[in-house]
Amino acid sequence: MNCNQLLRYFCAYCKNRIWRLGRQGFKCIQCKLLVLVRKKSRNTVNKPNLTGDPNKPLDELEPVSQPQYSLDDFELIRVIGRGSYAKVLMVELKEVRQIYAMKVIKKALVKEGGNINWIRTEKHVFETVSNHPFLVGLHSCFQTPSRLFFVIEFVQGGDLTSHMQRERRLPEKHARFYAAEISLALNFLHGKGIIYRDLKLENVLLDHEGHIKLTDYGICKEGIRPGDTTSTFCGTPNYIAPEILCGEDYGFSVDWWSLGVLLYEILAGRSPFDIAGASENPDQNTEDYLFQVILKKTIRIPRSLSVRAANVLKGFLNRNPADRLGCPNPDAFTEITEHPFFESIDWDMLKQKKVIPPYKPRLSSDRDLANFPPEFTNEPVHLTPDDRRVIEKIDQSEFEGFEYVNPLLMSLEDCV
Ligand code: ISQ
Repeated sequence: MNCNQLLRYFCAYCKNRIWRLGRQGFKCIQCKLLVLVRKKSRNTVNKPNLTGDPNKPLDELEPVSQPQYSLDDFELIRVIGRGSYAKVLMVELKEVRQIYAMKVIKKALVKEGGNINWIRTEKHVFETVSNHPFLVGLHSCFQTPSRLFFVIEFVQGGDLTSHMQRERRLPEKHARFYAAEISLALNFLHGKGIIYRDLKLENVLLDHEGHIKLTDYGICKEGIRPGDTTSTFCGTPNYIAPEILCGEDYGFSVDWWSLGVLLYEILAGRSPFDIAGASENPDQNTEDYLFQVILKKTIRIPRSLSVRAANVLKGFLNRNPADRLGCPNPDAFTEITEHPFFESIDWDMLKQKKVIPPYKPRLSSDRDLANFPPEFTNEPVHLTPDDRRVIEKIDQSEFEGFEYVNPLLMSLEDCV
């Protein structure tokens, strides 16, 4: 690459000129984004078009022609997670030997559910949020006749469920750090008109340094302006806000309720809606019973917690969304940042990932899977061969345009 070529590149995010050539790509020295330039290969195009007008908005910067990825570009290494519709693998992008998470979804299963909008939502939210430090970013999307693939930034420290299984409950200082980083992620989503709707321990990942990243955007609601509401009944039972259970219209408030549930869980080591002995009593072991508890039962805050922690929990777990912490407009978020529980948080430093996390996952290499449950990592990693009879029933036009390559790839480490 000669200097003339180099001079034509600008960081599409912060608009500064990119001058340093590395092993795999160009890296902006201002905002530290990595712009990956792929080596020429059989099915790839050379580079994203980040030339031209550096003042062009980010959304308008399209690659000259779309590079495409396919399953052949990846080595499937291990299973790291599984949900009702998707399996998540750890994979290596062979060309650059970089590790990614790959979410694999069977098209037939998506169709069985009858509604493929969540796939569109997940992809669109990924595209909207991919540069945020506390939200998992998307590398690319592609498909085969039977499956959809999301190639996602690999977040190596496992999720907060696994972390809580080891620790039972966390000191307030640790809980404050996680709650504050999650609050920044939620506030960012809300600023983009997105209600997350699926905050739970399982969806909070820890990166190699111990910072949080939210994942799973399938049930997000997009296009919400301040004051707007929606009404779909969804979420994970234990985290669903009372206004959703009552069938009322709701807005961003439901995410702050879920943060209250999550913060309670990490501080107390149990859910605010656990009923002693409920698992032995069939009447109390139902979703309906849980919903009654969420709607009516007095929430008891453990006496061992500080007054500030108790107050922040009461604030988030206020059943009236209009009075809930973080909800009254305008300037709802300031209510959170100025809450005494968060007094020691330097929000500007936190936003820049400059606050040292309270816990650093122990990792021996970039492929260490110690933080993922063995029930997944011991599973065979292969994908079953496509079945012609299943594929014939799939309307492929539903998945047209799914392919995507993110022209801005975040560098997790200073590796160029
Ligand atoms: C990224 N890294 C690790 C695990 C993941 C699970 C789901 C989505 C993305 C992930």
